[in-house]
Parts: sequence; structure tokens; C-alpha cells
Amino acid sequence: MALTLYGAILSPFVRKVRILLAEHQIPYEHTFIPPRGQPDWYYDISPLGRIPAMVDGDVKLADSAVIAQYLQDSRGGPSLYGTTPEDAARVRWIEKYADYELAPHCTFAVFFTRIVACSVGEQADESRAQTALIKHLPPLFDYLEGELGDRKYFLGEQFSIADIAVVCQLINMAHGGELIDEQRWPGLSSLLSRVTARESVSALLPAEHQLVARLSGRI
Ligand SMILES: N[C@@H](CCC(=O)N[C@@H](CS)C(=O)NCC(=O)O)C(=O)O
Repeated sequence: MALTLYGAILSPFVRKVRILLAEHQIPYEHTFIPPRGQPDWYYDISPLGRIPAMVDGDVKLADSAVIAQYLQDSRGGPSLYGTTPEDAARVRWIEKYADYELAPHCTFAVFFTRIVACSVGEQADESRAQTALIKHLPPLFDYLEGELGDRKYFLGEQFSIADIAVVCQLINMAHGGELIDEQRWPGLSSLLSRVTARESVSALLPAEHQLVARLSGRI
């Protein structure tokens, strides 16, 4: 039975898993589940109702980091966690940083306010996006810029889940109309360009851009 991924394509966490699946060349089926108003049966797979979730035979998993680790462990292939325990720990730290520190601002403040709020009948509170952009995100980006230095990826030459997790948040921020400032954070800005040029990412973006345009009322 094919592996099934559940979720909506504009979620950074769903995107993270889709990129991994493409990097590992794992075939899968994708079932749409919205981030709000999930059907009752979905809670059997994702007890908190969040997206993404995944079913692989008898295995049911929720949370993008858990799914990512499972895919690496069960399918093997090129490691997206580096080659040493030190690398793996660094990668997991940066992944966690992206998922729990960047996400509230890049995705739930900027992207949600600008793109999703109106389409789900909520008041778009632009001050929330502004606070994220002016107050919360700069120190978080400063830290990541320092961690990246002038390296190609967070692990140097080796692409990892850390790069995917950070870039997934930057993509949502860009969908919300805010590209990372390349003068202030040149390393992160190049990382965004480098990672979005990979086939595993670039192949996903046209459908995302079209959906963002539709949600924004531009088409
Ligand atoms: N740590 C989780 C976060 C997942 C998450 O927060 N997804 C959002 C959509 S981007 C969601 O499902 N929100 C609905 C909710 O919290 O009920 C992961 O990495 O999968």
C-alpha cells in the first residue's frame, strides 16, 4: 500500500515532508486535509488534528519532524541528518528552532494574516504581521545567520533537514509578501535561493503560488 501524506500544500510542515519525500524519491499519495475543520476520522491518525500526518501501512504518524525521522530511518537513502551524532544533533536543533521559533512569526503571523485570515472569515490583524517582522524575527534571523556563516548549507556542503525546515518558513513569509532582507541576512537570503532552486522544492512552488494568488483574490 502506498504511503499517504495528509495536509494542505501551503503548510510549511507539510511542505517540509513533501520536500523530503522528493529528496528520497519516495512515491506517495497526497490527501487534502485543511488546517481547520478536519474530519473526525483524521484524529485517529493525528490526535491533535494538526497537519501533516502520514500513514505507511500500519504506521500512523503526526508531526513533520517525527515523520521526517521515520522516513530517514525506514527508507534510508542519502542522510538528511549529516554523518555524525554531532551533525545530527545540530540539524535537529535548527529544525526545532525553525518549527517552534520561526513558525509563529513567519507562518502564523505574516503568512496567516496576509493570505489566510480573510479567506477563513477572520479579521486580518496587520499589526500582528508588523510586530513579527519588526520585533520578533530580526533576532531569530541574526542567530541563524551566525549559525550559517558563509557556508553553503547549515552543515557546510551537506544539505540537511535543517536547511529544509528554515527555508520552509521563509517560503511562507515570502507567500505573505516579505522576502528576507538580503543586505541584512545575506547567508539566509542565499540559502533561500539555493534551496528553492533544488528540483525537490522548485517542483512544488508553481501550485503554491497559484493557490496564494487565488486566496489573495488576484486570480
Ligand atoms: N510541530 C508540528 C506543527 C504542525 C502545525 O502546527 N500545523 C498547523 C498548520 S501549518 C496546523 O495543523 N494547525 C491546526 C491546529 O493547530 O489545529 C509539525 O511539525 O508537524
